[in-house]
Amino acid sequence: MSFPEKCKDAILAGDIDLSQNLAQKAVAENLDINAAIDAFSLAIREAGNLFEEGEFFLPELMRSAEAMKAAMTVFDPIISEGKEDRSLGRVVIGTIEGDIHDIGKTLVASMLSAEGFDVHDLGADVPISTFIDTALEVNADIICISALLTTTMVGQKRLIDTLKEKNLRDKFKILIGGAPVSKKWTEEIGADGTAENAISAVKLARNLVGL
Ligand code: B12
Repeated sequence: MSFPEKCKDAILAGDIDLSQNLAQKAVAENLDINAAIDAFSLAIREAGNLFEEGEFFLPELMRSAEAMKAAMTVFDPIISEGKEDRSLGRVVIGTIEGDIHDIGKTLVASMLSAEGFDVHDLGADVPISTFIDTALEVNADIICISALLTTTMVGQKRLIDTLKEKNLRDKFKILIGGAPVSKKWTEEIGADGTAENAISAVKLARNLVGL
């Protein structure tokens, strides 16, 4: 069985130990970390598809997510290696209020941090005021807002609107992301960009700070 197939089996079975072992094996065998993360990401999306089709119920989806998070705990320290140079810019990142999905956001945060950004990760279910207060406090260059639900995406718009109301919009670059976010939505709400995955997010963030 190929590595992606094994990941898929482990994630769909919600097998925490097996997922973590697979991640450890990938590291021990020097597999490409990004490819390994992609394999796990595809697997968790498959769990989401099964949930949508009614094949999986919430407890199963939650077990799959726990298995995914267990694998990510193995990759996170490796992604974050070489953090010394933190001069690229300051980033405030979080998942918008009402939304507890944090796997993708954490991946983006880790990769930005590994690249050399000074990252302030606010976690998930973050109120708009916390995003803005922290961005002002740390004098952020970029605010990154993640949303995985069509119902919480509107929070990305609300955050931008609030910045406009406070005359703060031009103070920060704004990146938005998450599975339901499109280019069209990005333009519609006046964000500075979106990316489908963490690697593109890093490229975009570099562009935004003029690198
Ligand atoms: C795992 C998961 C969960 C886990 C979350 C665990 C956790 N701690 O994160 C649990 C089981 C808790 C969960 C709960 C729910 N979920 Co859920 N979940 C998922 C699932 C399967 C995978 C998400 C994920 O982790 N993907 C892997 C990561 C690596 O990818 P990613 O998140 O897309 O992130 C990448 C990019 O989007 C991008 N990115 C992400 N953020 C950002 C930010 C910026 C700035 C940038 C530039 C890029 C970027 O880079 C990331 C890395 O490559 C998705 C299915 C899907 N296709 O997304 C459903 C999904 C998002 N969930 C869904 C639903 C409905 C729910 C619930 C409402 C279910 C319920 N009935 O209670 C609750 C929501 C509770 C809440 N209030 O938030 C629906 C949403 C449907 C919709 N249209 O809104 C989906 C699409 C499943 C489905 N097909 O029905 N879920």
